[in-house]
Amino acid sequence: MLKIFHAPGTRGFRVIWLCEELGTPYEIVPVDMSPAYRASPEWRKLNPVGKVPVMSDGALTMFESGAMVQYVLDKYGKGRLQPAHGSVDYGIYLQWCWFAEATFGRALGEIVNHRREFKDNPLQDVIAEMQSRSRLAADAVSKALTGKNWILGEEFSAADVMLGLTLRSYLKHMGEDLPGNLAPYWSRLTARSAYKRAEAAESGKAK
Ligand SMILES: N[C@@H](CCC(=O)N[C@@H](CS)C(=O)NCC(=O)O)C(=O)O
Repeated sequence: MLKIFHAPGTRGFRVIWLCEELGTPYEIVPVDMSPAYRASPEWRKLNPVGKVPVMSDGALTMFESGAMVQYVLDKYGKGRLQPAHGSVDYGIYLQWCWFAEATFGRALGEIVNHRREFKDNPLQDVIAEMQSRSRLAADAVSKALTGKNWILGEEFSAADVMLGLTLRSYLKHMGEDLPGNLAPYWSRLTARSAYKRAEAAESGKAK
């Protein structure tokens, strides 16, 4: 059984949501998010940089959320929620998966990290720069969604799961509404029954 080491509101939600979309069994292992625990040798053995999430599947342990999503899809997805490997659509799919974390999520993450690490004396210019990068990334996704329900078009894919978690973080940390096409996209994402089940599982309210 897949084990997802997770703290509510963090990136492990991507894997939980994907498992709900696929109907893949999993177990959530709650993680103490305190800096002290994440710096402990016990946690560093699972995640060498002291972050969450971690996922294990038998002998395999992983510590990067987008890689976990791709692994779960490839192993348990039976071809669902991603275009055929090697196709043009697969290239676009990979682009949005990586963009969600490496470009968009990074700018948002820097806001969170800066506010936490420099809470007594945050540099407003640094935060403003990261907010501006986050807005630029949000606008790029919004533009790409023009005339589409999902980022690849009519088919929902794991790229929407990757982006959905990033939008969740945008709403939490930017303190402003999602721009343009992102607001209706967010409504479509959160209306999915798998999203709702993932939220219930994350908060410990799953049936
Ligand atoms: N690229 C990594 C980022 C992991 C990450 O930044 N996790 C956040 C929570 S969502 C965290 O542990 N933050 C605490 C810290 O950076 O000290 C992934 O996608 O797994």
